[in-house]
Amino acid sequence: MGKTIIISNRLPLQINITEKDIEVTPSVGGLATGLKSFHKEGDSIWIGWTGMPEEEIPDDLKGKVLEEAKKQNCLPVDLTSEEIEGFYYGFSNRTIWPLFHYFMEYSEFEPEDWESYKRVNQKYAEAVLENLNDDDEVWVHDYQLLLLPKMIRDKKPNVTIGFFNHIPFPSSEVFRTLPWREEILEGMLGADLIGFHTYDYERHFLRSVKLILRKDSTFNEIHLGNRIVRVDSFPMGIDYQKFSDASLNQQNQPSSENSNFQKKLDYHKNSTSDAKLIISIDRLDYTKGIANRIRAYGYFLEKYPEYKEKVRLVMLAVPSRTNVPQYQLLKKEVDELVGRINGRFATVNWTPIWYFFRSMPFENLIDLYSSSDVALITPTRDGMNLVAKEYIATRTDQTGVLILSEMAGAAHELNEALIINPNNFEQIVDAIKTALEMPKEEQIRRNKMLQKRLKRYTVEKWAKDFMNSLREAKNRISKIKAE
Ligand code: ADQ
Repeated sequence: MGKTIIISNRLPLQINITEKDIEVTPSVGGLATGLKSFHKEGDSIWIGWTGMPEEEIPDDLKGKVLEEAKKQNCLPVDLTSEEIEGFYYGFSNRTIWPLFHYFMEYSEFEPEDWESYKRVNQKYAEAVLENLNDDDEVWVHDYQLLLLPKMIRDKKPNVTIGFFNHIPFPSSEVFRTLPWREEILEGMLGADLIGFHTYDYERHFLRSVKLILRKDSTFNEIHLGNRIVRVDSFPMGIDYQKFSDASLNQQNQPSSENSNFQKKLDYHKNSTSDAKLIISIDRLDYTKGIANRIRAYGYFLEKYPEYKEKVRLVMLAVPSRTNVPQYQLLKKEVDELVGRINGRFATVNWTPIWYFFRSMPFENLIDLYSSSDVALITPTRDGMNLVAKEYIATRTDQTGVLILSEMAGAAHELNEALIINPNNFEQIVDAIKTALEMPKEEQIRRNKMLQKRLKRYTVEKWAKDFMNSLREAKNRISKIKAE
């Protein structure tokens, strides 16, 4: 067997150009963090974009970028500003992302963006083909590269290709509104195995294939001439040990960070008041239900005024896709909502919401997870949601309450959390109260079960399961062909 080629829009590293040199840092985000351990362990190369427009990398540093990436077995695909606009901000994030998260009214169907999406998928395909041997395995990731499996298959009919979609696959009634629906499905069907986080997404996909391409499936297999495509669900886990170990280490060491964020958190931890901490952590994205979460918190303070000065919401929002108008509008809305609630309820000694619009170093994130009492995670749609899992993993004393939206893929596995409908304000408000008043024994009982499950199905296991299933699918096809 040859090597594995992983392909995702972004590499797991970020390149920044400093005065006359380059700086390489790990990139944050669910996919990168999740797959890194798989990549490190095996014989694999990772192909993707560095996150920087090609024009902004000075010519004399291009070789250095390549060299640094190669040290981590990564191969950069260069994207121009124009390609980033049409392929990434355009078709990926103004068409597919909103549509697949049921924000149909946000979806734009621009033929120019579609053309750019096709061209850039082709560019990734060429990068793969240049490095591909017949016995290699290819693992394509996510919604930016839906056309890639077919593009590779057309040139290398026998190669093993897996595809994993990290975001929801919508109901066929939503998906069919896409003008380029056939091409997208055919692109994905170039793979031997197509994976989703949940069984629901898998069903939606199979239904779309039937409705749009008129192809039936038997159990979870689609027969296409002399090929079989298997479709299955693989709920992505986290590096459980990394989070729980980091949390234990944190408790043994005073924080060395002196940021505004850490000062505030230390102030909270050292304060003699018995105020409880609710945390909210996500990329600033309209699918995460952040605005409604703040409104619900405001409504909670109104409905249960006895909680004034007794509770605090710490909100971390990582800047994301800041070029897309909807994200700019959301930023404005969140700023205003936070201002309104703080203005309305704050006292001399107390600010109801601490809001940070930035990415946080890992240690701060761990500190926040482990020093909070409640995690409030309310997306209106979310493929999986790793923050929910990370929160549980850091609760080494097994206290803490997770409030989780039923619209997150993670809700299927985390049933001991307080599961809410993110559009039901009353329910969120009641869940906040229940969480704040939940006896320790009950918190422990719930978290014990959650931890047991998350410890067993880690990200490593997820990647292995996917790859084993891919090999099995391929072997079955070879056997059928031989018969
Ligand atoms: P995301 O939408 O990015 O991922 P999520 O799964 O929650 O969402 O992952 C976010 C990651 O970013 C987590 O690992 C978290 O620790 C980190 N993070 C969040 N806020 C941070 C902050 N302020 N500073 C630093 N790090 C921060 C997409 C899909 C999800 C799916 C994943 C993986 O949208 O549904 O779970 O891919 O498949």
